[in-house]
This record gives sequence, C-alpha cells and structure tokens, in this order.
Amino acid sequence: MNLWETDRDIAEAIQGELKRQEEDIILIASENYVSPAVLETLGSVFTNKYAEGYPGKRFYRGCEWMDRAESLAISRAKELFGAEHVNVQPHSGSQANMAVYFAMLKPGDTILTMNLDHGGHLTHGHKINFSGKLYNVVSYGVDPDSEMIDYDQAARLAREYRPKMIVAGASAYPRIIHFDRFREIADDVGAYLMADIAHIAGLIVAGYHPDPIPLSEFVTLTNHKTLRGPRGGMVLCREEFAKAINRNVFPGIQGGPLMHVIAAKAVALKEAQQPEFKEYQHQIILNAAALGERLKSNGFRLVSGGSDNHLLLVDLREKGISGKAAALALERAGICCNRNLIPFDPSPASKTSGIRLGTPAVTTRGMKEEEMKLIGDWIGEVVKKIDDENAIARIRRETAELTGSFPMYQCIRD
Ligand code: DSN
Repeated sequence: MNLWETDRDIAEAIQGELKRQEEDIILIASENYVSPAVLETLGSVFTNKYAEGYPGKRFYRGCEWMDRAESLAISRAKELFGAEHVNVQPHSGSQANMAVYFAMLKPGDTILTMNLDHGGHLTHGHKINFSGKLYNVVSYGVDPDSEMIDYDQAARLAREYRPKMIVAGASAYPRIIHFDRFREIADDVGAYLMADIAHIAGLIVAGYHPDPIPLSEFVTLTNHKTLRGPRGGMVLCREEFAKAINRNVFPGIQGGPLMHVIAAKAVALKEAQQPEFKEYQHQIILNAAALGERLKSNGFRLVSGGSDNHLLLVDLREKGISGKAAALALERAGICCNRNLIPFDPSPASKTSGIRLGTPAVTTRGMKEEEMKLIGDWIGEVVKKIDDENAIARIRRETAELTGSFPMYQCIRD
C-alpha cells in the first residue's frame, strides 16, 4: 500500500510540490533543498516515538535509539559551532527564541532588538507576536543613508532604556552583523546578548561571517536556511545557562520532541562538517554578489548598495511597481521570491516597495555566477514587461529550461 492508494489527494499535492521545487528558481532567502539523507530520516519510524525529557532522562521507556540520535545531534552541534551547551529540541526558530526569553526575562522586561521594518524577525517584538505582548520592546534600526545597522543608535538606546537583553540578528539584512559591537553595547549596560543567527548559521560555521558564539550568552538558529537541514531550531548557550534553557524548552514551552526531525538535524550537522559544505557556503556568497551586480546593471537599486551574505533586498520604487506585484509576476515566470519591506518603506507590509532574494537554494542545485547573470536579466525583463504575458510565458519556458539542467531529487523519481 503506498500513498497513491491511501490518499490520492495528498499524493498529488506532494507530486505537485516536488515538480514546483524542481522547475522553479527558488530565491526565497530562508529556503533550501535538504539532502536525500535528511529527507529519508524525516520520513523514518522515529516519528512514532514519544521521548519527553533529554538523553538518559526520559519519561517513556524505549528511548535507546532516541538517546543515540539526540546525543549525536548535540555533540555534532557543539563541535560544529564550538558551543558549550546545545538544546536541539526547539520545533522552530520562534520556539528557540521563546525558550531563551522565558529562561531569562520576566513579562514587562525591556529587550532591545532590530526594528522589524528594517529586517528584524517577528519574535524580536512584533506587536501581535508573544514577544511584543510580553516584553517592553525598544528597537534599533539602520542608518537612513548607509542602510546598515546604526550601532551608535543601538548604544544610545541601550543607555537610555537599560534593556535586560539585546537581540542581534535579522531576517532581511544583507550585510555583515558586527556582533563585537553588540557585545560592547551589552557590556556597557549589563545586558545579556542573544544572537539570532537563523539566516546566517551556515555562513558562520563555514567561516564566512563573524562568529557570535564566543561573544554571546545565547545563540538561536534555525536548521533549514543556509544550514540546509530540516525545519526546526536550536539554542546554543554557555554552560551556566544550560539548565534554565533545557527546562524552558521542555517542559516550559514544548512537550514531546520531534525525534524524526532531531535525527535529521544530526544528519544535516554531519553534512555541515564536510569540507564541501565550506565550498558551498562560499558559492552562496559569490552567487549573491553576482546576482546583485547583474541586478544593478539592469537598473535596480539594492538596499545598502549590495550584499555581504546570502541575500539581497531590492528597492523597486524607481521601477514604479510594488514588491507584491513584482513577486507575483516573477512567480508566473518561474522565479519564486517574497515581497519585503525595505527600510523606511512608504508602503505597508501587505504591498511593500521591495523584494528579498537569496541564493542558498539555487546554489544547492549547483548554479554559479553564470546562472546568476541569466536570473538577474530575467528579473529585469519581468519587471520591465510586467503586463506582457507573452514575454512572461517565454521567460517561464527559459527558466524551466535552466532548472531542467540542474536536476533536483532525481533519486525520489527513480
Ligand atoms: N520566515 C523566515 C524568513 O523568511 O526569513 C524567518 O523565520
């Protein structure tokens, strides 16, 4: 009995999604393609098992193999990141951030975080997110001219509001984050420093972005972005906070861990320890730079003038179209991205003046600078001919031809 016989509707949905992921050029900066080994682990019998607790201290019997997998995930993460303590159970990056906040803060405490409209994440204090409801959120942002983080503003705000915790990290920031500056600011006011490296974890372990781990009490991340693992999160911290973090993940905010995901995290961490992973991260950055240059030669303005990492923020105001309209037209042309606010955006989040583009997924497929030039030109043409459905249909054929020569998941089809 296979899925096609049990549930044709879902089998069709999976087949459709596989085709979409194979045929589209995925430029969503937070997405990637996991390896067949990670996929196999996610679909394993580990999904059947309850394992509340931690290795060696479970509430259910039968956890011998759970302990082995979770211990491997922990030891590989400690080695890869050089962390004193790791909790691999958070179901997501949001849960990882929640666990740190719950461990160290009381409702009403002040946190200093990156302005969401300048690239911060929902859990950095959005007003309808738990973080915005529970804590007094003060935000630093980017400098209006350079569009890079205004560390002097962060330092001023820290002195004025005396936050208990400073969060350094972003979801839509194309430049290096100077964690050493944040450490100085935190020390100046006696605040904890939490680095949210969800987007840049892969770049950090490969040595292509400054490392916050020795500088921060807490580091949170997701596994599924540049790190190319399964969906889910992790907390890294200093040994002195290990107990508080573990208690706040379980039983604080979660029940049974997703053991199939934890085992898949272990597999992805092993992949990230291989020498090819470093080359892969380097290519992600080269590709983002090449795509940025080609976009500039197609007349686009990039927020902050370019990128040091895996993502680009494109300001579409001079092109006279919204981020929403551009993302929809690009999707019709086989290029998948998301609309995104740009700093000081005059448009609402439902429309935006920008799009965010990232290169982790296309780099996983093996694409390099030459392909980035093609993609940059296609984006230019789609935006210029946004109402010309014939041109968009032609570009759709061209993008499908390109992705056809960089096949993904052949092993699933065979
Ligand atoms: N939703 C993620 C992103 O796209 O950046 C952040 O969690």
